[in-house]
Amino acid sequence: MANLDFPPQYTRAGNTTHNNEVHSIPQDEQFAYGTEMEEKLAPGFRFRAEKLPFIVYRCAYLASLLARHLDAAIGVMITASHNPAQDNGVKLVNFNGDRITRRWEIYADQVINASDADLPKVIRDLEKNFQRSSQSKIASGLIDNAKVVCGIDTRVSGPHLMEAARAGAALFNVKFVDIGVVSTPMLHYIVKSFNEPEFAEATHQGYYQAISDAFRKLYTLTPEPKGSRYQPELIVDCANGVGAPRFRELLELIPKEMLRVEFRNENGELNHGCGADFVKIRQNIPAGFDSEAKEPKCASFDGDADRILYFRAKKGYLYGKAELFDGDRIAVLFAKYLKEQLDIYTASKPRNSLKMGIVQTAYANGSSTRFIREHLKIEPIIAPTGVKRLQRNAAAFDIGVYFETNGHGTIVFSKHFDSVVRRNTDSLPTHLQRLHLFSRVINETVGDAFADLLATEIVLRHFGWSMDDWMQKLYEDTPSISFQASVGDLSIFKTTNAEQTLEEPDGLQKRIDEEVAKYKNARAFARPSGTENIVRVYAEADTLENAHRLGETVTQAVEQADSRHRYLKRFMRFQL
Ligand code: 16G
Ligand code: ZN
Repeated sequence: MANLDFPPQYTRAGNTTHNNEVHSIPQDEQFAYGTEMEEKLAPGFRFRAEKLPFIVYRCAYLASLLARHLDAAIGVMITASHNPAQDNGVKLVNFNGDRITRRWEIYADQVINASDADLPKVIRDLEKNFQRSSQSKIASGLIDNAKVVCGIDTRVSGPHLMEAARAGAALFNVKFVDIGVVSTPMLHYIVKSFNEPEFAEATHQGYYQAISDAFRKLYTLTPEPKGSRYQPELIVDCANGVGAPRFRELLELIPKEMLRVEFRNENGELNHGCGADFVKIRQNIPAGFDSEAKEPKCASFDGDADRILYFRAKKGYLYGKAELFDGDRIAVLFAKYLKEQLDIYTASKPRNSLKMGIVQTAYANGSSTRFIREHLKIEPIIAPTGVKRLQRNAAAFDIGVYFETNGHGTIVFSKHFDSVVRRNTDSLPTHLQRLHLFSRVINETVGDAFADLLATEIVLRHFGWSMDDWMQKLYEDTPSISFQASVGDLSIFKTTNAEQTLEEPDGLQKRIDEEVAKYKNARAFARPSGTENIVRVYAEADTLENAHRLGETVTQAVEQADSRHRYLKRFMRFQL
């Protein structure tokens, strides 16, 4: 194997930032890509941008290995999503637009955690393994399509990290495709398109074209009902991120009579006082929006546009507060539409049935879960927090709708769905054409703010609904509240039942159950966060005051259990 030359600016010792400062990473600083481990939810690495050049370099090398192994395009996305502008992150995207497998996450840890001195050996060993494996295209020597496809968000550190990725892919001379500033879902989509050319052309335009074509056709197939109150205009909070430039381009392909979008928060500080995460957590309207409820329909993206929430200013004295149309409400809207089409299909007594499922997390508002069960007659699945866990559950269905309350979600479709529905559109009956086109407006590779917005608009128009209708005709949110309990040791909290029940510490769940029993329509759970050193508490009850009281008591119970544990630990040590 040729000598491995690592550019010094991408080594641990010489790691050089976008400001051209050397920011060495000590050897004892270790990192974890993994997502399967309970303590890490989001795949990839995410830190202050200074740490990232050597990490991105090594990740891009690994992407180039996977690309050669499969003879396929592999993605590298450089973003820190809704986190502050000074942060950045990197994750790899598999050939099909999905997350890389656990095995490759372990390789990532090995490659990133190696010392500068050990890196050549770690890489040589990996290369040798694949050269010997009959499963690998590397062994066959037939490699035509291997490429590393890299995208960045709008952060200032992005271009520098793109160069680090380019250098990493160059280590074994793998073709590097710089797709520039894109949303995370665009990168996923474009990687899949490289590997499945019939899916879409693997460019920004290819993505815009495929989604907007499906939108326009579905629009034409969807007459607005008589007495419709649908409003074809809305204002979008772009979080000062990638949504602004890229969604503008996508909208150029959609006639103004169909949809008019006004853009806000395009050029300020990323995710600062705005964006889907801000709106969700604070329940405030974002910077730049009118607080007096004069703007009826608004939506908010996060910094890399893989999350979306709708909102409007609350009426009355609640100055600056937002009324949210969250991930649950979007999911139920989609599900109602899809169910309507499916029911027509089922009534025709087809040979092939299509099964639809809806996946939520414990955070889903209890009223949304009840609505799905009672009105849509579907038993919702509750999955543990984290996009991949929802997606895995959704993949068991022909149409699998999954959404987190925070606005990250999409719909996945089975091979069976493809064979029944995604055929020559024109010859299909209308309900199947709708299913087909809707599945093309959606970005099934990952939650996509642009695609989800267009899909929402199509469905609201189909029902002839205003924002009031969307709020009133499905379900009324049960009042809910979230708290954080600061604890010493997260690992003593063990959950089961999709994080809704605490198995440990002993006795805590019983206390929660007793508290919940004191209120009407109540529900509460406590789960250790996967991203911070806190236990998150969620409570619902018939009134906001009761939800608040319940949440507070549960938070105290969690903190008491934690201090009891700390006390016992100290006591035990003392005894020894
Ligand atoms: C991660 C997850 C997100 C989840 C959040 C929960 C991915 C890509 N992201 O950001 O889906 O909502 O963690 O954080 O899986 P928490 O464990 O601190 O509540
Ligand atoms: Zn995001």
